[in-house]
Amino acid sequence: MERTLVILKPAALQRELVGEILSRFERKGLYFVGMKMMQLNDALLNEHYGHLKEKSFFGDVKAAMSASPVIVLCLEGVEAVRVVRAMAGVTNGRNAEPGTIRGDYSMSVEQNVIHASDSIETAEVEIKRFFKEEELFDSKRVGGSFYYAKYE
Ligand code: FUP
Repeated sequence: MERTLVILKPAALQRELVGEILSRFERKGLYFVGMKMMQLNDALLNEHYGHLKEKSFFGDVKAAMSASPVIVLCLEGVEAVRVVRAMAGVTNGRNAEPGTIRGDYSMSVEQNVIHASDSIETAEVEIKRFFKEEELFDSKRVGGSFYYAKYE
């Protein structure tokens, strides 16, 4: 199974959308293997958004991401990276399809409520960036699986 990293951004916490967003992932059937609240600092944000450092909005996006604590999640499932990106929707909330998280909860490109890893390789790096090994837990459910066929 794959693992992916999600960040519930300051906008999600300040607008009290945490429960609704967590509920979407939970109801979809993604396993929560890591979850914690943290305050992002400049060093971590420089690393996390390194691919944007030449952009005019780099300072703004870092300020938005450190404006309040965030919640980081590690989710697990078959093709979890692709599934969670699809659930997130495109970057700009105004363009994101209704039914996606950004499409339903955001009118903004910056304040787009969640981050989700964009590839399997990125997810591996991002999970290590935000979680220690001992903060990630086994996804096994008591009583077997009602989520997948045996062969998936
Ligand atoms: P995504 O993978 O969808 O999160 O998109 P990017 O990595 O391109 O962008 C990361 C974050 O930078 C976005 F979530 C919000 C911010 N951003 C802006 O503020 N303005 C832009 O024009 C593009 C991105």
